[in-house]
Amino acid sequence: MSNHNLFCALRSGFPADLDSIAFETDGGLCYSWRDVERATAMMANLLQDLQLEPGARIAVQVEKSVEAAMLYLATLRAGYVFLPLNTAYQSAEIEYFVGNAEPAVVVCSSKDFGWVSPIAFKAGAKAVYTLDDDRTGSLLERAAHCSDAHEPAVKSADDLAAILYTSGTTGRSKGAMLTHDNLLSNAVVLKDYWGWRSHKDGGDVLVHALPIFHVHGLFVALHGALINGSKMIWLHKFDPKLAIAKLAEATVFMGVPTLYVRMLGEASLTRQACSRMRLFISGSAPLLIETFRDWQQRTGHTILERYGMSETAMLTSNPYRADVRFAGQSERRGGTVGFPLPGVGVRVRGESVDLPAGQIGGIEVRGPNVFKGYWRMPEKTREEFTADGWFKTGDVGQVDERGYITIVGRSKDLIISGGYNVYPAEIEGYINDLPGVAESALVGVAHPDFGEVGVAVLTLKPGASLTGEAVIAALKSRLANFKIPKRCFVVDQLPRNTMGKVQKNLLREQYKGMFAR
Ligand code: MCA
Ligand code: AMP
Repeated sequence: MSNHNLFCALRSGFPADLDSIAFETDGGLCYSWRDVERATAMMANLLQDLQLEPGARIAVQVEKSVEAAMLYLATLRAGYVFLPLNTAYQSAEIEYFVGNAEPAVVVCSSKDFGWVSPIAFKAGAKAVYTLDDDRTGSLLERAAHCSDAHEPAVKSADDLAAILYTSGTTGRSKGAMLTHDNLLSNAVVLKDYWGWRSHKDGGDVLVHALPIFHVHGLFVALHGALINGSKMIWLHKFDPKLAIAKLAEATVFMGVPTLYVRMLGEASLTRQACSRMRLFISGSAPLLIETFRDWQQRTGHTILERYGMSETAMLTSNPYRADVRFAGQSERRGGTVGFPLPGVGVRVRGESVDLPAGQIGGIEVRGPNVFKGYWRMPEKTREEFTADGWFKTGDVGQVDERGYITIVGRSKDLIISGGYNVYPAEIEGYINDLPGVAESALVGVAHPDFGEVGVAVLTLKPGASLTGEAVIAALKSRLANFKIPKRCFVVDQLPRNTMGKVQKNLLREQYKGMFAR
């Protein structure tokens, strides 16, 4: 039987010269491909020595570092399931994820060990390690004693590689289960579709500026570079000035729209600064047409926008070169997310029928990239698939005559802020639990930097006196910072329709201009 371990496929893309540079960090460190090979072997041996159950989860909440990326690769190599967690999550959030996923190993920053380890052990973890972004922590200390040779675990295509927590429109977050084949099929398609140049053809160099706990930074960017044996310029945190300076040595950049907006705010962003660049890719949130045009004007480059989800990885993309299936279209059209990727089915549905070009409906997808289901939530999984096997994205869109797909809205109540998802239902739950609050509604409002941000509107119980500022202060101790509403208003009543449902559209309308540029 052949081994479908994703690690093996990624490794097969490494250059023959293992001593060439794989990662160059903003701290001035260089890691060769041989370092990647050896360090992932050592970490994989450490995990394997723990004799964990097949399918054991390795939950990781650490700052971005090359070692953190290697821990992800080592988890694949050892055959376990990687569970990345946003570093902004606080204890109640981590308690939920860890309680739900029951990881066998938890890796956290040393500053968080005091509160993370009791949560981890309570949920049955066998080991809790620390890993910091300065190459210290118990994980590396232990791994240093392990062999640097390791035979990758044999996996089938359908075995789980990662669980990514997402959504929560009703109830709590769901863990999207992604298999080795889900991730590999997507990486292989993107390698070709985006014209990655292997080291044999002069080689691409990627500026990696995104966090590595979501699909964009962990899969799209990292897999793309690894499977092509391309060097990464590894920024531990996005800084627009530094990112622009690094473009001079690079050919590919990937970002959420906020990254492009922030770079446009810098005078150093010029044609000259981008003269070596081959491709700028945007995704995770809608790219405003102004940003698309400003970028074109300032740099001479046309951003390629694509669309994906945690449950599916990448689904559609504007063309890099002419797409033969769509009458040879090669134009990257701002405001659209392009065409379905090869092998991915996309349909726009009305009431049980496929809608023709120009009509707006729910976007449904299928393909080898579509996840296996939600972790321990068979009911939710069933609800999100149609009877004929298509996954309902919750996005609303249309296809034009030329095949370009445009996302026009979402049927799910979701705010995308700076590329991070904020679920109103979750935040409203926290606000409603505060003493004195009667009810609340969180709505997304346009924002020049983050694209969209949450604004909370709430009513009080009789006799209560609470200010919007006090609500925000109270939430800050409980929730990840990006989920905190940017403003909070106390009102006499929330607008409701005749069915008694809060009319969020009226609230969005009322507050829409408050962050105008
Ligand atoms: C930071 N802040 C935010 C956000 N980020 N507020 C709203 N939305 C945000 N995204 C606030 C913090 O709460 C804090 O507020 C203040 O900004 C400074 O925080 P800091 O961490 O220093 O912010 P930053 O470093 O400037 O971060 C902004 C960022 C970051 C670089 C745009 O949000 C980011 O890396 N976003 C990318 C997310 C991403 O990778 N998404 C991909 C998901 P205060 O001071 O009041 O506390 S994958 C996906 O969606 C799918 C599959 C796909 O298609 O890719
Ligand atoms: P997540 O569940 O974090 O993976 O977020 C996925 C959601 O991000 C999708 O369902 C879309 O609503 C949104 N999204 C991703 N890429 C784009 C894009 N290029 N334009 C608009 N929305 C996007």
